[in-house]
Amino acid sequence: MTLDHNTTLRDADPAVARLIDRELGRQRHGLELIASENFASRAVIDAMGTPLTNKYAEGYPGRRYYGGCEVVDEIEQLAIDRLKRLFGAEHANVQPHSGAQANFAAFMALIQPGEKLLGMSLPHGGHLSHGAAVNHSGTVWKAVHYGVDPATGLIDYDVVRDQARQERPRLIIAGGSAYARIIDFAAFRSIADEVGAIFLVDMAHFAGLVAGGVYPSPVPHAQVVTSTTHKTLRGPRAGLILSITEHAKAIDKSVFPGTQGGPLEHVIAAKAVAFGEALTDDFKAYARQVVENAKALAAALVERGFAIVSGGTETHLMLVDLRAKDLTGKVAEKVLDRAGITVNKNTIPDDPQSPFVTSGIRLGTPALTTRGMGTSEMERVAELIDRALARQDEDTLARVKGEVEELTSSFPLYQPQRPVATRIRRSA
Ligand code: DSN
Repeated sequence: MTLDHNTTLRDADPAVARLIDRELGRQRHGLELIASENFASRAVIDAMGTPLTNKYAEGYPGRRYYGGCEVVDEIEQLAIDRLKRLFGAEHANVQPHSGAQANFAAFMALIQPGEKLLGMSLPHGGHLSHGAAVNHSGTVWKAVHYGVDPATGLIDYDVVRDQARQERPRLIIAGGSAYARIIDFAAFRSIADEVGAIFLVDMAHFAGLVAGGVYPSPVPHAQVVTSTTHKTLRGPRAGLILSITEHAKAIDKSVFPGTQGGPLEHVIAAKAVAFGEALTDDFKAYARQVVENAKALAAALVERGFAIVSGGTETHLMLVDLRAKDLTGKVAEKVLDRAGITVNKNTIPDDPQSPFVTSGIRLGTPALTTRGMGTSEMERVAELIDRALARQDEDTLARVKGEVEELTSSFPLYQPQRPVATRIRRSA
């Protein structure tokens, strides 16, 4: 191993380089159906792998605790401006390192430790950071949770209203990681107003759909909106917070110096790139296709006898209830992995199995749609899933894996770059 800082990764540390190559191969040759994953563009990835990682910039543009911030100030301001434009927000903070950090910082800014928050329960599709007992949000604050109606798989807003009247939370949270339907933000806001709570939406899963205009925006309804940047929004792995002006100062103070130190300016540069991409018409078409693909995949699975929680999807994801197939999520995840199909086991509402076993799998279409797949490929994906789960023997799984490789090779991912002159000649 050399310490010469001009040596490339491949020459300096072949062991790490080889592992990265292996992971790239896995992403290229598999069917990526994890609903929270996506393939960031080469431009986004390029921005992350830059000397911006070297810079300390505690503070905010124009108000830093270090010298030499003139360039990163411009980068961070560009990210902020693009983000505000993208979602029509009054205030934006682009420094959260992740969605969970964004939530923690936002909650700390909005309510006192020990006060009560009301969020969606994790096993019903909520998120760990919304007051789950094993997360610090569940110990710092007194957390109570709403679920979905077991018969419909949908949020019952009357039930949430009754619960809010009874519990009188200071903060109400909408959003989660496994709810496949459009959330009625106006209903939530009226509940929050009635009980004197602040309304926060965690749009991590559907932010890209909001940006693309295929999911209603929470921004006109919620005082604060948090998100990750790497799911449907297709940016680098990180977080963000939007708010009305009234909460801007408290949010900024809570992110830095409240809960984080130096911002990751290389990741913030990649966020600026991703927000720029999300402002394009091409991204709108992408978001539309993500939802069409999810609907097509859900319909094709239903045709093959799979049950989908809530009967279908209006977003990028679906929760498949495997009980009718006499399977657990744990088994299905492992079997599909062997066939080159990546999914995650997921609890279904009122799951009789433990979270390590589960009765469901969660599927999502953001990543396959980024590769260029459309509704006809979704039919094929459903057929491959069905075949793998129905048989599970080595021969079947090897055959399905072969077909997965054939399918993915028609939708190449991160092609080696040709010299610019060659690209121009060929496309002329
Ligand atoms: N763990 C993420 C997901 O898969 O939805 C949410 O943080």
